[in-house]
Amino acid sequence: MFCYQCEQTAGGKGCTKMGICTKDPNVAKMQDVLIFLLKGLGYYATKLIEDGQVIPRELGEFCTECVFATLTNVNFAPERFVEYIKKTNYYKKDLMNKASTSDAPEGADYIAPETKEEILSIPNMKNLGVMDDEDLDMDIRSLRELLIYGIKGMGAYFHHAYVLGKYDAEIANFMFKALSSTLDRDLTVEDYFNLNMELGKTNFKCMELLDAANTGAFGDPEPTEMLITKKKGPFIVVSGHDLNDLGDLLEQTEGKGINIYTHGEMLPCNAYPGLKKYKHLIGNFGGAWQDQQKEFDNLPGAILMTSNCLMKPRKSYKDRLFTSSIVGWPDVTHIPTVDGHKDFTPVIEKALKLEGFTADEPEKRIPMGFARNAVLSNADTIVNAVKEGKIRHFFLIGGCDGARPGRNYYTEFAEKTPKDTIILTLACGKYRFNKLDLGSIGPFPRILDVGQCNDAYSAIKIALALSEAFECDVNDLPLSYIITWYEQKAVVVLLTMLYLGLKDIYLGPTLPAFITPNILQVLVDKFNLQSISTPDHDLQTILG
Ligand code: FS2
Ligand code: SF4
Repeated sequence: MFCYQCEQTAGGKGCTKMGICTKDPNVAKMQDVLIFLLKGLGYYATKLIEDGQVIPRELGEFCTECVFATLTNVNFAPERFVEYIKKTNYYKKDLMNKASTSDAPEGADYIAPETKEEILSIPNMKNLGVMDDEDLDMDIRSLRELLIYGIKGMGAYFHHAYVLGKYDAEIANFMFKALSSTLDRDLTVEDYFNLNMELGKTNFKCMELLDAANTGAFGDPEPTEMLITKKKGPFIVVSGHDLNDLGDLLEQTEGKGINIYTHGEMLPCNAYPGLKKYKHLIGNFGGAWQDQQKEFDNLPGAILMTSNCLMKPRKSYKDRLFTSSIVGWPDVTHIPTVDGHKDFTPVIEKALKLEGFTADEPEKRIPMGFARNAVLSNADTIVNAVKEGKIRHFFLIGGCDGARPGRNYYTEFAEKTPKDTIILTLACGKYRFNKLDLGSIGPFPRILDVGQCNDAYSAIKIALALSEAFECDVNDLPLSYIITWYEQKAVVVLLTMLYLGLKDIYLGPTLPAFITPNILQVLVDKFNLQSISTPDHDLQTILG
């Protein structure tokens, strides 16, 4: 196996024997086969689109589900990948019959065997694994993988949007085109660079679509004092990013005496009126994803994982862990989607059988729920506070959390920000500092939690609105981006930021292994993308 798609890749180079995330070589092989098949599927779909045909939504959704399933910490169940591979073969054969083409690139027409054993014995071939075509220029490979990882990230956002009823064929069509392009051996560095920028643009549209899906279904997040301590009673902890699943679970648990806690990236759900109207959505449990094994150990409640980041479950809680949607782990009960509906009865029954928390903890709450609507409805107050010198600078400190020790940078950075500055935060990286009491400026807490990683859209809207209010370019605002990455959603959000021309982004804790020195130099020259150093040094550089 070879995989270097995430930040914790072995030795900062690539996982070759076993994923640090515990993805084993068999699952890695199946994911490679699936992506390889999808590249050809993308080729035939693109041919048909060029001929004026419409690719059915069902296929756009299926392709999205497949790329999302290969994202870090999502699906570790080999059987699920066998099913994806079989279904991809089926769709691909259909497209091949319909598309009239005689110049398909090598590998486009590949059809995989359909049993686990046969799939695992497929020999290496060009374009199958990341490193299989040894003669490929390393800079081309770097940009090709950047494109594929970005597609995986956008696939996650697109999936969350369409399960809430929002679909856009242009996003699916770009996904087909991008997958297809990776089979084209004539593409240059410039071609790939442009495709990555087009991905950034398409992802902006996708995040906008997801924002519309979330706010359309559950209203605009509103500032909320969210409980972060435990309450007595049976409970279910809901992790991942899927608002649709949480909404369904809240409906199915109403009046059953079960408390629902969000976990990880579900935290921002506590601010949506359409979700917080359920009084048993009680607050948030625990910290970021990498703490789950410790926090779930012997947990006396049920756990539902609706998307990434899933870690190898310990025996002490495997029997009370459930997966839904895209997520999978061998021998962990999966709640299937049947005719667009999920029946969470097994999760509910498990929660009722377990003891639950036996006592109330002393209550603690933190402020959250500062998405674009909440912040921009106070735009005048913010603009005046800047003009009066009460707010000197904004920092967007956001992105993924992870296990590496270097991530303390983000805690220290937040602690050291001067008192006349505001921190906007989003995604699970916020857990590094979201419980710190950094005080407030006027009506605003100094830490404004904008939401999940996809709410980077919300943060960008805030930045664009401020630039309008100050009548200046967005890069001339007193705003700096301190970004922390781990998986492929952060990759695509970064591409969107670069596409929008945002400059002076500080990226950490380490730079992606798949970015070669030459490509990094292009990003530095074009966008002034910088690697984090120390909080003191970076703060000094930013604030002068
Ligand atoms: Fe955090 Fe994991 Fe949100 Fe990432 S819960 S690192 O996949 O998407 O952010
Ligand atoms: Fe390694 Fe990350 Fe790939 Fe897992 S997803 S195998 S940790 S690079």
